[in-house]
Amino acid sequence: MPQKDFVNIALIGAGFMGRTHSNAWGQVSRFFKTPIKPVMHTAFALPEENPQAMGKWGWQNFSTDWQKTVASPDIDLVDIVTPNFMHAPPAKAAIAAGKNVACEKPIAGTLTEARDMADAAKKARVKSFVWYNYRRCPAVAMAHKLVKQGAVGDIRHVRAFYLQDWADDSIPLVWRFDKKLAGSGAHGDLNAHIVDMTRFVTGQEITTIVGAIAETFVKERTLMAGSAAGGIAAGIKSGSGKGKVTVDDTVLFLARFSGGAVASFEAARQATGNQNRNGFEINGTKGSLKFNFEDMNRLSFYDATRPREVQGWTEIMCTHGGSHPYVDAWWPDAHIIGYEHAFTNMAFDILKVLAGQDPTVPIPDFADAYQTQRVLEAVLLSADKHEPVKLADVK
Ligand code: NAI
Ligand code: SOE
Repeated sequence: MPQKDFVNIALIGAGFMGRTHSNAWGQVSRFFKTPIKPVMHTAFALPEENPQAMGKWGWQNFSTDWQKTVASPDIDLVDIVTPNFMHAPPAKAAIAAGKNVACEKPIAGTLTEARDMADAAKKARVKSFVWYNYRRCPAVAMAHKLVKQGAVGDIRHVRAFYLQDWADDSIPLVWRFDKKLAGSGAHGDLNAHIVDMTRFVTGQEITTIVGAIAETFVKERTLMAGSAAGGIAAGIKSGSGKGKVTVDDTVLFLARFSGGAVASFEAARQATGNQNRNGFEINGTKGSLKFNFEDMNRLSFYDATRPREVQGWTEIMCTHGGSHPYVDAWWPDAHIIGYEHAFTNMAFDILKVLAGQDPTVPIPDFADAYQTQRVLEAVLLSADKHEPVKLADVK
């Protein structure tokens, strides 16, 4: 059968990520030479969100019934942007209907769901993708390329952090604070990104969690009132008074990578003054790299192979079209890009993979995101038991 030159997409969810993905699907063919055309076919939203409101992004049809939408023969790719507990049900339904699936991170709320999703996608031979979008910041993709070229030598030390400060005690009990809905707190939300990002940049797997600590500082939060508990917080307990927080606010851990490097990871939602400080430092025998998303176009590189008297940090603006990944599609040098561009870059790579081409840099599928989920699980086990956990023991 000849390959279609378009892909009909169904978006499942209409919150924050509903907007970023809609923007990405809408923009991608304007900026990139896409091998197939993304058609924004149907957007699902909860009834109280007014699905038609998604029309402003370019969606052509609207649904309040995700089961019907993912099963529709019109749809080729199901893109899932719901809270974590609602990743596996639409993903598995879509795979059962033979659709390709893209899903937000973490791949699932639990390791079992993540494994089921990866197994189902493999068995059905559908294409799957997980939106670990920070891989597709040009500076992070460049770090991956530099490590692959040997520019930092043997990696000895990885330091990764994802610090936010939005979760003070004025924030009500939204789904992100409920273990049944989110799986975990800052851990699955933020450590998930830096585990993925460091696996991607180093090209290595985490083999051991040496130790971990998890803490919940705000133990109760105000319940969402009445129907306000619908919409973005569907599934959460509502009412008056307070409800129990069942996830962490902060998780720190130490780990070992397969190439021998030692590593530290930090995720916190109450790191006052840090709004989205998501980054890494990678120190190798020949050089080092530093990235911080709050200055996302910049990659710091220290080349220790240069004569000692001229060694120093090089601040690379990753905005040069001829040299830096994805930038050809965007603006001239130092006409910088922002948060949403990494999602559009990802949409481009999804379309390339669907068309049988290689992505610009490796893209995580369900099997790959399952490896990140194993690390997340091992960390929680380590924090719980106060002992090291080998990844080989977490399946
Ligand atoms: P959100 O709360 O803003 O929106 C979630 C949407 O899911 C709602 O608007 C609704 O349309 C839908 N929904 C909620 N409950 C539902 C239910 N019971 N059944 C069906 N649909 C339901 O959440 P947000 O921030 O968009 O997060 C969604 C996912 O995206 C999460 O998995 C989160 O971890 C991930 N995320 C990823 C980011 C990234 O950087 N890649 C950034 C923010 C979120
Ligand atoms: C909230 O902490 C959040 O939106 C996360 O869910 C994302 O994954 C992160 O990239 C930005 O912050």
